[in-house]
Amino acid sequence: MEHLNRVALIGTGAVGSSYAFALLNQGVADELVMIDLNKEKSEGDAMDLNHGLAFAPANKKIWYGDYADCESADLVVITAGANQKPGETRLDLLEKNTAIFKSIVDSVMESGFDGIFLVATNPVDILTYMTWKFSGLPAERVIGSGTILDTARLRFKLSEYFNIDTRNVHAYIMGEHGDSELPVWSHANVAGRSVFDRIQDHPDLYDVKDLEGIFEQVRDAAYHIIARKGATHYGIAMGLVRLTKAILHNENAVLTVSGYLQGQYGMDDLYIGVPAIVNRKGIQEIIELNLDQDELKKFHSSASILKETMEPVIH
Ligand code: 6V0
Repeated sequence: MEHLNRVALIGTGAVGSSYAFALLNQGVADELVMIDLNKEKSEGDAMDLNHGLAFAPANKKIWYGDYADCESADLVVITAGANQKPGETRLDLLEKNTAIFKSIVDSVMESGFDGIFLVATNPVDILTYMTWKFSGLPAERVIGSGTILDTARLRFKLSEYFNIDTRNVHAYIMGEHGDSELPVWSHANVAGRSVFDRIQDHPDLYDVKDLEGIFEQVRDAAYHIIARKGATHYGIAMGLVRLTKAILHNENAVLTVSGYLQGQYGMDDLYIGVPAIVNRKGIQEIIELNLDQDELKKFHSSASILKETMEPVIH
């Protein structure tokens, strides 16, 4: 019998419902079960999304369900939890969301689930680590959305600056999905030229000093959006669909995700944003870029911040 790809979505708030909508519009996955503490909300979402099936690129079974439906899921996506309030950092959310995650991950595992977890709830790097701990699954099957959104934001900002299609701009944000993240300028390229070469090509138009401001806008984007509309959800939802496709379609896609380090970049035992090869098995490989000295220093400092922050909750 043909295998049907099933995604179980836990948390149908702003991020979760936007993810479901993007999944439907892009025709990804055969089955989508939505689970939320607020059953009425996920039931309403399932009804609403089913009414779009007539206009979708592919048929899909969508329903609201419970944890038992995770048993045969290929992928469990977690977007449940408290979100960032104005002025609150992602790390402030940690204790609240760790308790929520213990109950969610235990319930998923009790169903007999044996697939891949994809976590987006903040602070995402630490909650991905907690998901790995609570689930007992191999580290490569627990993935955090990490800096996938920050990387997309950087590519967008550079595309605006250089006036080149976002898809032809390649640059990574690594580190914590949060205030200590860093841009990897040493490997950034636009239309096949390094950003530095591109700037030199047109000194009348561009200035290397502008890069810092571009990065600051990327790093602080969530604060700016939250101040205006209370949440950010479309960008991350599309990033999660990109990851879902990479996993279900066994793409070997290189994406910046929160992956478990075991010696890479000289660090151990933490989840942090890194470029990685993603496929049906989860994280196939974490790519070790040759970071320059300054980048490596910033990456290590971001890792130390994460380690210090998670210390109280991992024991
Ligand atoms: P939201 O709109 O408040 O939705 C959260 C949902 O979780 C609600 O529907 C709740 O009912 C549900 N929920 C809470 N507790 C449980 C539980 N125990 N079991 C099941 N469901 C539960 O929040 P929003 O969707 O805006 O944000 C969700 C998370 O995503 C937050 O932690 C955000 O910080 C995070 N984001 C992560 C991003 C990233 O790049 N990784 C980007 C944006 C937001």
